[in-house]
Amino acid sequence: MLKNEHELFERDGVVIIRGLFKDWIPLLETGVKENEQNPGQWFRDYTPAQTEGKFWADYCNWQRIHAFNTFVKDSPAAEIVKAIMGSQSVRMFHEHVLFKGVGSAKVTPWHHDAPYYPVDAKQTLSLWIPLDPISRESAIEFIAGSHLWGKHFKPQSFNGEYYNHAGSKQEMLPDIDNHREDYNILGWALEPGDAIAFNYLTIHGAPGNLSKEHSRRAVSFRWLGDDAVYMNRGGKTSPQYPHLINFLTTGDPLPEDEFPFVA
Ligand SMILES: O=C(O)CCC(=O)C(=O)O
Repeated sequence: MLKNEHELFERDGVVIIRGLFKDWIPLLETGVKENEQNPGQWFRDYTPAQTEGKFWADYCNWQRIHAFNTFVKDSPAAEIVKAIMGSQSVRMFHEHVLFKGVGSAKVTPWHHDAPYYPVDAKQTLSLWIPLDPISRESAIEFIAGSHLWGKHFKPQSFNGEYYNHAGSKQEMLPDIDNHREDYNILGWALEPGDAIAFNYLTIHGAPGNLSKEHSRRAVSFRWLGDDAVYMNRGGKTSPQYPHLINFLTTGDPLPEDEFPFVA
């Protein structure tokens, strides 16, 4: 199952999956609505000065938001992730809701996710699931093969603030936007039910939401495979999981109550 997707995922660090989550969209919509009405402690508004065209995000709520919890445990996602990642097991890391309102001009800057996280693993996969139709012009984009560059780029919040990680060898990202022709940039027009699977090391970014009709709601479910361990990055991470540092050191297995195996 999904052999072709597994091969593309290995090669490009990203693969599009068409239509497999159609039946799960209404449930995820209720999850995003509940999240908006009842934000968690890590909720971020990236456009505080605006009432229209907002960009907000939240994460690490899947254990309390019933719709997200049900998706993680009962949808085919974990088995699909296992097949694409090629792992023996799949565990949940966290979910991340990313909401761009109608006409939101706010860009998601180029970045890759691994250096933000207090985990170290080779088997990693985010499943980015759109809940609205998205044109190619508004689509999230990926640099094919960037997961194999052997680099960790300095994490930066979506508002531009850099994270300092003591003792790390993180580099600055190259200027991708002014040299797009130098990269193999992949992106797809999307329908609700599609999903994009990508490695935590794959560089990605997204334009604003150019649609005048739809918001651009997405939920990115982030998974780990067999080899995940805790990693102290020497500074703030995102998500922070500030309590983990109290009882874990780099290389320790992750606690199963917080990051359960689901397949
Ligand atoms: O949805 C976006 O604009 C960015 C998503 C992203 O960076 C992620 O899911 O890792």
